[in-house]
This record gives sequence, structure tokens and C-alpha cells, in this order.
Amino acid sequence: MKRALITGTTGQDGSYLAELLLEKGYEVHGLKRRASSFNTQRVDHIYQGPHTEDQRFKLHYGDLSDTSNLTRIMKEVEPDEVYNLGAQSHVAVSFEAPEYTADVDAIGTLRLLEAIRFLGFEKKTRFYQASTSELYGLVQETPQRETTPFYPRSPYAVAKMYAYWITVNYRESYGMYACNGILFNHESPRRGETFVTRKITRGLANIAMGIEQCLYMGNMDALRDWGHARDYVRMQWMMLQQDAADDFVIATGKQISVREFITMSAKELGITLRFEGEGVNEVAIIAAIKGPKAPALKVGDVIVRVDPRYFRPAEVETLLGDPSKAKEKLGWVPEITVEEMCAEMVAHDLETARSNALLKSHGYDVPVSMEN
Ligand code: NDP
Ligand code: GDR
Repeated sequence: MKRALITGTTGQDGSYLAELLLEKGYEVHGLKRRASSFNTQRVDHIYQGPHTEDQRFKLHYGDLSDTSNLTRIMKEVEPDEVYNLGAQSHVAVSFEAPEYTADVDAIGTLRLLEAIRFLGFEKKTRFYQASTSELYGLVQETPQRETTPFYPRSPYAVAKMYAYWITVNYRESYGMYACNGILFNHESPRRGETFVTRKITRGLANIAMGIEQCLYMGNMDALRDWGHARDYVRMQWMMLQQDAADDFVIATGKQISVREFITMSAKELGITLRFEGEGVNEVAIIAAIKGPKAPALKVGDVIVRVDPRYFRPAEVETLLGDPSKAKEKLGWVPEITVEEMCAEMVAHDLETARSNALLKSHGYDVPVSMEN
């Protein structure tokens, strides 16, 4: 039985990857952080607990900032494959916490690679690094491919650039099987609530049910190449099953704007939007409503406004990936379109909003955080 160690197993990708590896018969070890409240919701459905027979999924307390802890877990687990998905992954937050982001996202990667080397596992343990399209930042070429020069635009992207190169360096210096997946944005109903797609699907679903009144957005002109996380974790596993380690761009090859994603999400709720005004004065107004999915709304309601607090000190305006290498060498193609993904996310968030609206109508408090 193969053994895998996943950092970031409680996150979006980590939870899908853990499911995939368990299906493939792996023993899966995940890192979880100590928090003052439960933080394992995304993996609770696959975690059997310590008192059952099936112990193929195990969670270890750990943190990417803690060298001795990582080395001890690595020694205990002796993994065949390590997937380094753990990170302070929010670009806007990295401007607020640049040093922490560097420690976890850059040096955390080094700590794992060093643990593998220190323990003498460099010929046994394969390593996957969650690299990112944010490396391209101020894009130097469109579409972006493996050879496109990097130009990071945030403390997050700069930290991830260190992680990218230290992974390449350990491959070249010590013959380790270590790869970078340069993944473009990928989403799902498990996406963190403060990333833009989930903020939109959750916000609009709440507004449709009368729990929130308005969605406040940053730069709606930003263009992204959005895929589905389930497709992308399949690729993470495939990258570690090759004869030789290599780096791959993973993307759909199509891009849309944040504004278009808002329009697409509204359409899933039966709402047609009209955008009016410019810059910080731009708003989205309801032009038409079809069907019963948005009982709290009427034509003419303003449901999207711009709030400059969501602008970033330096923005990544456009990203578009060229996944040809992954297609040619690995036979990987994404199966889920952005429209299908958007529909799945809206349906999921609408179900939650409906339950919350019901609770609210019976006088219960519902937890809706508006500060995204
Ligand atoms: P999430 O933010 O959903 O998950 C991040 C995970 O990292 C969580 O499990 C989180 O734990 C954990 N984590 C955060 N800080 C630490 C720390 N100090 N020590 C250990 N673990 C920590 O991210 P995604 O699943 O979306 O992304 C996975 C990886 O892929 C990340 O590295 C991200 O930067 C990268 N990436 C993501 C893309 C995307 O579009 N989703 C695209 C390209 C790269 P907790 O649950 O306790 O917060
Ligand atoms: P990104 O994702 O920065 O690309 O990083 P995010 O969803 O946060 O932003 C995408 C684009 O939308 C614009 N935007 C807003 N973003 C947020 N979060 N909230 C808003 O209100 C808002 N309004 C407009 C942003 O400015 C940006 O241009 C994600 C993360 O998962 C990284 O970890 C990963 O490496 C990259 O994707 C690829």
C-alpha cells in the first residue's frame, strides 16, 4: 500500500486529493493545524476517527512553520509521495501578512524538502509542490506556458516563486523526484468563502434568499482561467506517476472576467443583471427575474456595488494558461467547464442559503459573515 503525506489536507485541494488517493488504495496522512474551533469540515466525511478498523486516513497536528514537527511526521510516515498543498493561499491577505506568508509558503517548502533529505528519503519520496499562475503576475507572454518568464506581483507570489525554484533546485542537486504543478485558478463548492468565485456564488445565493442585501466587489475587470479543483487534483497525482519529474502548467486555456462570472452566477439564479456606471461607481441592477430561485428580489434592485477596500496594492489583471504540455505528455484534459462548475457552486450555496432563510424565518440567528 502506497503512503502519501498531504500538507493542507483540510483545504479545498487537500480534501479532494485525499478522497482521490483513498479511492486509489493509498494510506493517506494529512497535516491539520491546531485551531480553537473545528477546522476539518472538508474532510470529516472521509475521516473515520481513531476508534474504527479503517485507519487509512490519519491526521497529524502540524504546521509548515515548525521544522521539528515536520521532520518528525515525515520520519513517522515515511511517505512514498508528499503533496505540499499547505499555504497562506490568499493573495490579498499576503499584503497584510507578508512575513508569515513567506515563512509558510516559501520556507515551509524548504523545511519539507530538507526533512526528506535529512532523513535520507530523497530516492524514495516523491514531492509535489503547489505552484501557481500568480508567478506570471504582470504577464510577459499570452498564453502563459512553462517557459514564460515569471513576474510575481504580491508577497504570496514572491514566496511561491522561492518555493518553485527550491523544488527545481532539490531535483537538480539531489536527484529528487520533485515537481511543480503551475496551477491556474481552480474552484469548487469547497472553495474558501473569501476567494472571488465563492464570494460571488455564496453572496448572490444569500441575497436571493434575503439574508444579505448587496455584494461588494473589488476589481471586476480581472480576467482568470478558471477550472474545477476535482480535475486539477487528478493532475497532481498524475504528475507524481511519471518516469521523470517535470513541471507542468495546468489550466483550461479559456478566460473570463470577474464580471462575467457574476453574470453567469446570477443566471443560475434566474436573474438577468445590467451593469451601470464606471470604476468605483459601477453597480449591477436586476433587469429581469425568471423562476422561483430568488424570492427576496425584484426588478430594479441594486445587488452588486464596488468597494475599493477589495482592490489590491498591485493587481494581476489577466491570466490565461496553455496546458498543451500536460495534454501531450500526460494525456490530461479538464473535464468540467466553468459553466458547469459555476452551476454546481450556485446550487450548493443556494441550498445552504435556503436552510438559513428557513432558520431565520423561525427567529434563529444565522451566521452570515459579510466581511469578505
Ligand atoms: P486553501 O486555502 O483552501 O487551503 C490551504 C491549506 O493550507 C489549508 O488546509 C490550511 O489549513 C493549510 N495551511 C495554511 N497555513 C498553514 C500552515 N502554517 N501550516 C500548515 N498548513 C497550513 O488552498 P487551496 O486548497 O485552494 O490550494 C492548495 C494549494 O495550492 C495552496 O498552496 C495554494 O497556494 C495553491 N494554489 C491554489 C490554487 C487555486 O486556485 N485554488 C491555484 C494555484 C495554487 P486550515 O484549513 O487550517 O486553514
Ligand atoms: P487569486 O484569487 O488572487 O487569483 O488567487 P481570488 O479569487 O482571490 O481573486 C481573483 C481576482 O478577482 C479579483 N477580485 C476579488 N477577489 C477577492 N478575493 N475578493 C473580491 O471581492 C474581489 N473583487 C475582485 C481579484 O482582485 C483577482 O484579480 C487564487 C488563490 O487560490 C491563490 O492561492 C492561487 O495561487 C491563485 O488563485 C492561482
